[in-house]
Amino acid sequence: MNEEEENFSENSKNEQLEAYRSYDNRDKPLTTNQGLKMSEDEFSLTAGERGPTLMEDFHFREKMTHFDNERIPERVVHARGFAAHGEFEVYESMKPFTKAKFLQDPSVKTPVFVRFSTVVGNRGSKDTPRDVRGFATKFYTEEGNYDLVANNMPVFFIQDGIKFPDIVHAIKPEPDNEIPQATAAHDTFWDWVTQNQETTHMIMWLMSDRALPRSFRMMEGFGVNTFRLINEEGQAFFVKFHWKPMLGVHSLAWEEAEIIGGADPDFNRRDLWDNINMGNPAEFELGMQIIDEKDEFKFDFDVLDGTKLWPEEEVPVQIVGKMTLNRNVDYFFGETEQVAFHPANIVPGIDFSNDPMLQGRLFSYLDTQLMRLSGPNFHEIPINRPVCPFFNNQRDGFHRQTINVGKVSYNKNAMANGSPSPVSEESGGFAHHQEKVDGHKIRARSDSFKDHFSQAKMFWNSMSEPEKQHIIDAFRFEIGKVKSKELQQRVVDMFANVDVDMTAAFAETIGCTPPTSGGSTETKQSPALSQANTTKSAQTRKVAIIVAEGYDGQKVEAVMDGLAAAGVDPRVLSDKLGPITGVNDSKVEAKHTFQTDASVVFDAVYVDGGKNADAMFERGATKFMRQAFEHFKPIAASNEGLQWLKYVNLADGLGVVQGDNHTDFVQPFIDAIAAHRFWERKLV
Ligand code: HDD
Repeated sequence: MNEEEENFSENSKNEQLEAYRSYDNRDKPLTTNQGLKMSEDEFSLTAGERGPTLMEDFHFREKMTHFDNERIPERVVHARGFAAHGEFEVYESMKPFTKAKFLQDPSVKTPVFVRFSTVVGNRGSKDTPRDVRGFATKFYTEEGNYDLVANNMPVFFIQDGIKFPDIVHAIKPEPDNEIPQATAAHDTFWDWVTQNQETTHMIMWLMSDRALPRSFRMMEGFGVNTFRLINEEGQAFFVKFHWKPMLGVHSLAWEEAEIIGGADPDFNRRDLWDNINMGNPAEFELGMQIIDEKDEFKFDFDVLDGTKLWPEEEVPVQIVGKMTLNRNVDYFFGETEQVAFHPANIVPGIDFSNDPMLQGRLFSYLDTQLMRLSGPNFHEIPINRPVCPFFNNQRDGFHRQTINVGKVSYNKNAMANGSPSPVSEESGGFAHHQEKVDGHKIRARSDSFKDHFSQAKMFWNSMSEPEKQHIIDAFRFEIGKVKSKELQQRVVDMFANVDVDMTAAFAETIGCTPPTSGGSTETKQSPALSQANTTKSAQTRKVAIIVAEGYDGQKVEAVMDGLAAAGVDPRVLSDKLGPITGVNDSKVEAKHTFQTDASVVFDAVYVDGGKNADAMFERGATKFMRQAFEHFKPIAASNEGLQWLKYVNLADGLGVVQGDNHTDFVQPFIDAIAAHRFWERKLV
């Protein structure tokens, strides 16, 4: 047993799930769900060989009824998702801030299950639309399940949960014709945005590269809402939760994302699945921004406003632990589809704030599961069960699994010695933080929530030049798709409040009147918001190695070895699958061809070519290089590849690595792969 397997056998959630697993039907007799062995499964029971089917064919009816009822409603948002198992470890005790047990002891590994998702598209849509990504984590702690239901953007569209049905109706496909799928580029969404200007900051994020993650393994997670940490002494702190990916935050180019939507709609889920199977766990550090309650009013944002972030330069992110996702699910429906998250699933040491959006969420998630998972017993579904025991007097309901023995199903009772009975806080009983609240019942919002533009401008100020250009291009696409001229102008007028130059740049291309004055006067920048400042790593990047018969065996082998040693994932691609023979009888196995895989599904391309490459091969290879170039990816070439680079006029581009001496050439290529994309590259 290797170390990883050992850790798994200690994973209490994995052990618990084992009891529910059913392995292999192979060599087993076919039975009905009643256990009756069947002698025939291809012919219905009929009256005579050509006669009508008989009602008494219970086997047909059972099989068909089960099939007919296989679907459950998809999630009303975040319908398309993908999940993995793993573990979380805290680096050092967080005792000064929280009594949550899973945040005390660095030797404790807490099992986790994480579901990543898009928001707008349905279950069968694609992985790469411009959209927010969900990042929901269930920690199976010894004190019960704790759910951190996060997104990959730190702010949200709305300040109050009561508006959630409206924003979702507006962003989903329009109700008359269900067009468009999985995208925000349509009139109802932008109509809603302009009528609800609290969306401004979130829209800046949605128009940015954050909405096009290269991988679930390469995006940040943010709890968005402000929560509380509570320590043993009952002292409370405001907290925002962060996940920081160890591989840095990286995005796709817009056109690349669109093409991938067709070439491989499962691009992000495949990436996670394949990497976990290859032994490359997805790793994230847990961060916390903590504000002492006495400092609640010290900032120029309201700590309860979910459309505001806390700049990391003002409130540093303390890195407190690490999560490793290292095991794929066994059964997508049983685990990924049936998992139910809820921000109200907390443990002692964590509590809520009065953020009105969070308060709305605290109702919605339980409510939505009742419909989606058909009733109140979804906590009994294996993936949702806590790993600690649970006892109460709740009974009955659809799909009840537990046989509760005994007569007593009520509190307070004497017949069962008053049990199960509440326990004191000292014994681990949850008690809500005793915040003093005093106010009139009103429907209104504090003035401190009303500045919708300063942080949107801070976000803009913090972007690198290429990131700014991508935001402008995103507006050009999104608002360009809006049919109403009047609405397009409203969007222009709204975003003029953020930055006049940015807005003028897209207004002109969509035939609107550009703004000439206005714009927020905010000058603050937060360098942490720019992906230009993120971790750079070549690890796990997928690189196409393009070779034809007669390739330069020695060189290609050296490049592949060098890449593999740096943790890169080199994939041989040719015009046919199977072994390709190089000079000196070297051989590589091509697992991809120009027909099976497009350039867009790789992070970089290395073309050696081959002495026997024909014109068709050259066409395929140059098309690959051109597309990689258009999407700002590193390109490397040797031998015939060098000549082809020149023919297509790409040889002088930024991020194009060439050379004959492979020792000089491999490291620059690895560095170029680590740089991810050469956004400053001039397209030719
Ligand atoms: Fe939500 C699902 C994240 C605001 C109501 N939400 C859902 C999921 C994630 C988030 C990651 C998918 C969970 C999964 O994989 O099963 N939601 C967020 C974040 C928000 C947010 C980070 C802003 C802070 N959500 C939000 C509001 C409401 C909801 C304001 C309603 C008042 N969200 C839901 C829901 C969903 C959901 C309708 C649909 C499916 C589900 O809960 O289980 O209850």
